[in-house]
Amino acid sequence: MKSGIIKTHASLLRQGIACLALALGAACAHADDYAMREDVSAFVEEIAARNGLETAPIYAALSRASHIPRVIDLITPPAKRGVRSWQRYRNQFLGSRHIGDGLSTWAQYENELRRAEQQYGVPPEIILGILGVETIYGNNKGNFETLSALATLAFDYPPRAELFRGELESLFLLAREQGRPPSSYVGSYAGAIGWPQFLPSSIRRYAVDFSGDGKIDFDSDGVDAIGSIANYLHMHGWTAGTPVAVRVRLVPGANPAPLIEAGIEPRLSQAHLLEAGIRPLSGAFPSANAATLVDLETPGMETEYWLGYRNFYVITRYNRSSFYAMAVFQLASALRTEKTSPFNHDGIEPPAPRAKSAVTRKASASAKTKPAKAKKPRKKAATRKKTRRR
Ligand SMILES: [Ca+2]
Repeated sequence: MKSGIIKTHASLLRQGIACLALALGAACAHADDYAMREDVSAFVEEIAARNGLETAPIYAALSRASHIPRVIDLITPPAKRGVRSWQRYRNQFLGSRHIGDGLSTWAQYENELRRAEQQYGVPPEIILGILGVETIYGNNKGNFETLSALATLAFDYPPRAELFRGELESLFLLAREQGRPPSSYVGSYAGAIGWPQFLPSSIRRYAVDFSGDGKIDFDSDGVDAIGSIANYLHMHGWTAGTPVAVRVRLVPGANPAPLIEAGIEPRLSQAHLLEAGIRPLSGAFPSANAATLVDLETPGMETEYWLGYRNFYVITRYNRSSFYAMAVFQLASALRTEKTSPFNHDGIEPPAPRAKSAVTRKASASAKTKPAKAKKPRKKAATRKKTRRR
């Protein structure tokens, strides 16, 4: 058919462009590669026109990108929704490795963390909490080639195609800005890059060169990650000196469902919460500001209820999950406690391996340069996370 012939010619032309753009002598694109597809072609022409990019290098890059079936497996929600378990989730991030490595990372970057707090108002432990949950402080950044992961999601995963086409476009722009090949980025299956796991659009919008060497490096520069996380939270409304979250209790007969359904934005006034039967565990609420009610469910256990204030909401802008934000907050709180007064856990359960005896705890807390080794095998944090929309 006529349109088919036209398409074939267009494809051949693009393949020629892709082959020309590759170094001479390099293998030409395989016929079923991304650069040969009509939908991909439309994407390339569109982003090139919008951003003043040359098409040939984009076709060349995409002809080298691979479809990664594992990326589709990881992003696809399970057919049967699993049971939510707060305890199972938090245990991934509040073990001895996250605490011990967090303390040594704090010691290593003490000055930069302080500088980030002065500049952006975000305390060191919150920055570390995010770094810990995201990549165990840069140790678990993921090893998917970002270009291939994003191409797979942009072109072969229709439910999130719009988001990931935007991120793929951002990757090409980022590569141009940073003078790097688009294929040189590595990270999670969902396209999040480096120590802080920023998507390409977030790097372009929020990353800062905090080490001052003239480039943003999320592969190996923890200082850039520290400044960028602080800037990200600052730009999303972090307010210094105000609380993140506090655990609460319900008076008998209280019905929390409508409060929880009000959503993650902090809209509930203190008066409303009191009227609905929400009480501080002791004393008064730490703030009169509006809050959200968060329920942390674990099968077979009593549900925990917490109030999340504005700063809690800001953490959910990093990853839109109340479990995520609470894990960051509790890891941050545990790090702050261990750093300043290792014997006071302030209502948050201490991590199991370190709580066995005061003697072991004292020994490991004093040996900050050599954190206790994790006894349990390391979990793959990055691969379990929900994909964030930023
Ligand atoms: Ca830098």
